[in-house]
Amino acid sequence: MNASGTEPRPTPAGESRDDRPKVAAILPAFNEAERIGGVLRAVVGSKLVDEVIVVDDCSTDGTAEVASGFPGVRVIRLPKNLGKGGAMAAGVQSTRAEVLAFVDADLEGFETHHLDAIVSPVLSGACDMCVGVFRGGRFWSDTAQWITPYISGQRALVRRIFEAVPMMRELRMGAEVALNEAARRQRAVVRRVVLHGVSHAFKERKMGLVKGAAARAKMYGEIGRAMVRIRRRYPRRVWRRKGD
Ligand SMILES: Nc1nc2c(ncn2[C@@H]2O[C@H](COP(=O)(O)OP(=O)(O)OP(=O)(O)O)[C@@H](O)[C@H]2O)c(=O)[nH]1
Ligand SMILES: [Mg+2]
Repeated sequence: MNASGTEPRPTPAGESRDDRPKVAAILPAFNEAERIGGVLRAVVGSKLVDEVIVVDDCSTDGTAEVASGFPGVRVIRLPKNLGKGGAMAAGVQSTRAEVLAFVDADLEGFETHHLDAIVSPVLSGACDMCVGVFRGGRFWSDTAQWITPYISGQRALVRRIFEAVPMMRELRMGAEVALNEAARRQRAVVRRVVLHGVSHAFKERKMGLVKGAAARAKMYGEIGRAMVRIRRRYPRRVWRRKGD
């Protein structure tokens, strides 16, 4: 039996790609043209990943064009900005992969082995969700993840957890806290792995101090609202949909 209490999934090591569950890497990206290339180079290098999907909803800096330049990367362009949760949901809807690996498009120092470290434990059945936390990158991104490790955007999970979230499209930056709650309610096995040397570009650096600080305040508001909504509004049975 594996972490889900179901039949064991095959381990990735030494097996042909057809024998194991399919893995989709999904990158929600909004105005990340300067940064997404480095992340995609790492992601397309992974032998564990079968499909790479970038979801761009109305970037104005050529993010989609940069992503389209990578062979094998599928770019979804949404006509309207739906926020991070909406972009993640659109990516998931476009694939049938059973294992979903989410990766932010603004990472620095992210390499293929970091992605594999997140995906492998889920693929082997050792856990249902694996969250990657930064260490040894930049002081502030380490500190932020030390305080709130479970808000990390770097994570692999079985599809069932994602599909149990009742209103992912409305949650914007609250997507990760909703996934945590879905995992908790499903009694899923969750692991953390350390991503040594990885950090990310803060909003203040991407957008400038004033706009960045405003976007940060908005993000914390969205996270707070998501926490309140998902905990209050939905009874236990809602979170136990697929395969439970
Ligand atoms: N498609 C899409 N992606 C988004 C949206 N908002 C954020 N993202 C992406 O989600 C990832 C994380 O977003 P950030 O704004 O960097 O959030 P964060 O890393 O949690 O916050 P910081 O502490 O500011 O770095 C990045 O790849 C963003 O481009 C959005 O509205 N649409
Ligand atoms: Mg970031």
